[in-house]
Amino acid sequence: MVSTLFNFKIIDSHTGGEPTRMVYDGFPDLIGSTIQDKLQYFKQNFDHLRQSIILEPRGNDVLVGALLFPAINPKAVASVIFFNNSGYLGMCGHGTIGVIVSLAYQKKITAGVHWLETPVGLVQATLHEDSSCSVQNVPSYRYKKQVTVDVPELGLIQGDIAWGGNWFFLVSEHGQDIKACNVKQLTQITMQIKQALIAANITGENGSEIDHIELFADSEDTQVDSRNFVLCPGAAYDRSPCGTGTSAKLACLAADNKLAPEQLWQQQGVIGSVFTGSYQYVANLKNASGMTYPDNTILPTICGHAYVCAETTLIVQKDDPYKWGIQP
Ligand code: PYC
Repeated sequence: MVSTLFNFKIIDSHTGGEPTRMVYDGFPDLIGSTIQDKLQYFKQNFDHLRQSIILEPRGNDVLVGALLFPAINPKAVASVIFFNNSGYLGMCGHGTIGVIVSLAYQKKITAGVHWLETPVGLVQATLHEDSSCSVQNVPSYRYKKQVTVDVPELGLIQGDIAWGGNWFFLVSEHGQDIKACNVKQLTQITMQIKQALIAANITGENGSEIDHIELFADSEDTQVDSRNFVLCPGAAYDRSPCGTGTSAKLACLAADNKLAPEQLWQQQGVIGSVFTGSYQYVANLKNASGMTYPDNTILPTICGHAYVCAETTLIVQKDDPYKWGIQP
């Protein structure tokens, strides 16, 4: 008789083509009094479960997981830890939209304002009557302007380093065609840029790894301000315009006085889906450790659509040789 180790209850959705797998039942309790403690506990004790849920044969490299559990902060409807094929994400914009739409599908929430607790702070999500969702992301800012990195085979590449809930290197002058038919080449080039940043010890604040690389170009669509390609940790590219990447872009536009507060920015992703972004300035914002954010910090909002595409149970059997996923 084969025994079952885990039954993970999940809802899969996609936001502008980028998938989110919300795990809402069947995951062991995470010990800890803060969400950061719980994230540590997850990493130390259940990383094999992350792999089981995300890697083949139950998942794939493109999926972003969203583990849901009761919120510690009473303001929040739930806590969420985002993860992917290679590890854990501070925040995830498309994933937040996916979670909100999945919770609405489960009839756990209705249209209105909801808060989610993430390891990098509280985020406010507004589910609209037309099922679109606006996420007011964590405070975002440009950390460094036009940093030069020498990329073997490509030469000198300049980019801004910005925080949008994850660390980004944002490049406008790259000579690439940002089109869906070119994603192989774009993936290769952004991987090279990422390796060069690591080799040159170019980091985000406090030595944090810059784990997302974002290339920009004008869009052929005249309704849209910009088109991007975003390489995520784990070498998969974001099918959506990337919520945290759009937030980082808004922070750079604000710092360069190229976009006014409340002005709308249409950011298209490489497969064509669009997020609408805008920002506000908020004075004296402090992070979870009480540190004041830099002067140019913005509060970005991104709006997009997600669609539920599966509701099922992932089964992990004891004798399955691939119960913890196919290791890369
Ligand atoms: O939407 O923020 C985002 C995101 C991060 C990684 C993949 N999507």
